[in-house]
Amino acid sequence: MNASAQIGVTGLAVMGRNLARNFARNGYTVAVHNRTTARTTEFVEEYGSEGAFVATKNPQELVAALERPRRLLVMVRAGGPTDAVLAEFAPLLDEGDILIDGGNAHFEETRRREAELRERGLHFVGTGVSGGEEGALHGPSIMPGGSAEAYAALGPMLERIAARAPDGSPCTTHVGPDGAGHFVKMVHNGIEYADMQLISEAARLLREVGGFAPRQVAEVFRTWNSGRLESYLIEIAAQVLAHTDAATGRPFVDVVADRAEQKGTGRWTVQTALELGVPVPQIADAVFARSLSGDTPLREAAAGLPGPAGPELEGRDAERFADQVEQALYAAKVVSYAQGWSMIQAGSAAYGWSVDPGAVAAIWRAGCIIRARFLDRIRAAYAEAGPDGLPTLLADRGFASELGTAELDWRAVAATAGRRGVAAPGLTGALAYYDSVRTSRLPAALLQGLRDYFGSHTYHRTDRPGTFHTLWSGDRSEVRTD
Ligand code: NBP
Repeated sequence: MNASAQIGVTGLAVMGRNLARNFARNGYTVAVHNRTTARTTEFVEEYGSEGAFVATKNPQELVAALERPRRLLVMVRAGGPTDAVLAEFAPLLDEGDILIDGGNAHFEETRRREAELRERGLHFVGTGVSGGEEGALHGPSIMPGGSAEAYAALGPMLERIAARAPDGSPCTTHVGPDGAGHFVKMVHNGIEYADMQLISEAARLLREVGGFAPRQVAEVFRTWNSGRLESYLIEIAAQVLAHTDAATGRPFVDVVADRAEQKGTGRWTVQTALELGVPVPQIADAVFARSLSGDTPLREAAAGLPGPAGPELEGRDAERFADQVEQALYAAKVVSYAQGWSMIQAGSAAYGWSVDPGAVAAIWRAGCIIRARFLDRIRAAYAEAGPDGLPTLLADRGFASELGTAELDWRAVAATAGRRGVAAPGLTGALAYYDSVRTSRLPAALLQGLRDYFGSHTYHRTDRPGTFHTLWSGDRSEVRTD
């Protein structure tokens, strides 16, 4: 076999197939392979005329078809299948070759695989890919980790197939070493969870309190999508809300069971945040809200509990409320994204990755699920402040000023949700985070007192350095313990 292909793809299910077609459309010769050869045959029959593909029947043929250093993209089911495929291919490769895992791997797995393959002289690039099936074909957001050397050989190709931001730059960059790419992809998905929760709560409030029918909520969302909330998720929320179920003629959102499912990347984000000690309550609330929605026995058992039911708003009051919800949604979105970026910065510091937070915002401006106009603002905020200059996005002058403007409406929406008994953990919880981080005194002082009382856990004072303990069961005098 002629070693003529610039890249190989193994795993031709929906993602691998579309990425292979994307590489070919951009002028690359692509060697393709799948464990079940029938899938390779079907692929070539269906798409063979689109570009230069080399169909291969086994790993040896695939490896022989690749130019050196070999670049081999693995797009198989995450977990055991990825390890099986790596174990199969690694012995066939030579020093300096590059294995790329574009699946949804946990970043710790990526770190393990990268270390193992590095020992064998191979590069391993764990790569986040976002944008689903369409993105893979027409331009995803790509988040590669691995060594700088591997990026030098692979990056230009990824830059060709990636989505383009409105300013024309490709939505990919070398995120950082080993698991950095899969880490930021995980956080992307966590932010996506929080964003979807907020959008769903906003729609619920417009309906329950504002009295808007689903198609009217869709209309409100369309208006929002021409402003600062412009994003893929708001755009498709309007489409889903406007959709009518063909079988019943009812709004689609009224015939779908209200039990949200999850594949696990939101849970990974929260688990990792707990390990790192970085608060991401909006992401956690979004994961828990999905779990709660799916807990039918819990919901049935609690269904009769009392709660208010007030009249819906009308006319101008409803319109005013919609404007307030826009302010609340925007403010809560800023807070959720701030938490996501704090997590990226904490992960980068903990693992020594030197991730550029502004560059992450830049590569999420197009191609991925959370793509939004607003991401360019985040990019600019970090570009202006430098990588360590902004401990929280909320400290950026522009965002701080917008939160100040939104604050009163945000509080009004939170109060209305509480008064009217409409659960909005994302919108109200984000307000609690905002108030927690901005306040000069938190209730944690009493908490420290309690810990010292029952467990002699000690505390620090505001007026002088040192570690102290009060003799609670004695004369309550204070001793210095350090
Ligand atoms: P799937 O996750 O459904 O995986 C199917 C592919 O894995 C097939 O090619 C299958 O080969 C192969 N495979 C399996 Br399963 N076990 C194997 C093994 N032991 N050895 C070799 N090959 C094996 O495909 P997908 O939906 O295209 O997703 C691929 C990856 O991309 C996943 O990690 C996914 O999480 C990630 N991802 C998906 C999306 C999305 O929107 N779907 C987005 C971003 C990332 P076979 O044909 O022989 O069974």
